[in-house]
Amino acid sequence: MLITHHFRAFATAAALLASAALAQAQQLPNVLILATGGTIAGAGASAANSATYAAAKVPVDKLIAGLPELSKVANVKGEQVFQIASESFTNDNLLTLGKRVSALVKQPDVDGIVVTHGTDTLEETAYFLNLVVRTDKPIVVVGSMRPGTALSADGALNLYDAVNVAASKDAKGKGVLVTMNDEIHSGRDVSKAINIRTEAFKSQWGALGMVVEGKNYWFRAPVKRHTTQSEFNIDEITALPQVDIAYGYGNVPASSYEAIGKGAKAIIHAGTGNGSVADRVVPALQKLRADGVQVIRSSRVNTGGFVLRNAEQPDDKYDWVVAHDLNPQKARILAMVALTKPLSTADLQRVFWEY
Ligand code: DAS
Repeated sequence: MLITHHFRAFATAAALLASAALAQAQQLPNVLILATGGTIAGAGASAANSATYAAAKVPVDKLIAGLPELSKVANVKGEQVFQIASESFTNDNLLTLGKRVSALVKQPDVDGIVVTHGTDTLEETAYFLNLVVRTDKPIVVVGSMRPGTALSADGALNLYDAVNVAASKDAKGKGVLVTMNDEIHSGRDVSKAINIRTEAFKSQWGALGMVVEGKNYWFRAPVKRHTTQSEFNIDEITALPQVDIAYGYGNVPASSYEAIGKGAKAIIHAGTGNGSVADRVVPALQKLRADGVQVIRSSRVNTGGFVLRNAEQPDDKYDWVVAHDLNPQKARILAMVALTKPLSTADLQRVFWEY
């Protein structure tokens, strides 16, 4: 009799706990983590290895299992889209990831997306998604500068922050975001400015906010077109055109531009200073333009360019485009997306002013 009584009490308690857990789960947002590799999935031989390690080793389910705190933030599921170091990303990787994100955000049971990613080209993927995924749901791209095996690894807190932001209603409609080192950046503005410190990611116009202990503190919001305001849609893009970057420097030969521009739809000139073009290079760029290649002047300066039309180069006369504040790698992403449409030079320049 006594055993039955205890058993009934135990069963009742278990049922109450289960229903409480279910009720909590039903209240929590649903966040999907799409894993692509990088240092955040890296592993080193010892805890002292903060810079010597192999990227893209730890599967997404292990990343999630290592963060039980996530269960209080959101109902989290993981999907291993790729397992690569991001310096090896290709246009096909961008398209595959973009289409997967676009399909998932259409699902009513998905409230937010986190993309774990290598830091080397994280800024390119974040900007790409910002341009082509038509959703106001939070999409947060996150990486780490140290592998999870290292002392003071940054990946766990970066991922915790990313899930918190992706689960937040106040992160909706802000375009694709990047959480690194407690900061929330716009996917458009942020770039990797330092290659070995945890404070590696900077935005020329500043972070949008901070996330501290799971709470977002916003100070700015994006004004450039993105996601739902974009004229571009990943669902309508089947291929990305060839757009490559030629780096300007003292003594640069015109032949490097001729080679880079061969077969391209556009060439990004990573110019010195104000996107300046060496006089010996101008004829090569004019020839490329005459052959139908769009010429886009960006700046190689590392803390933020601001290239204007007809400042030191007669862009109107040469029918060239300026990348304004976009660094060369961001300018390449925008040019590729824009040139999936048959845009005139004037239209292409409009796109560079607006996105
Ligand atoms: N190789 C780098 C990458 O995958 C490692 C990293 O920083 O994530 O981008």
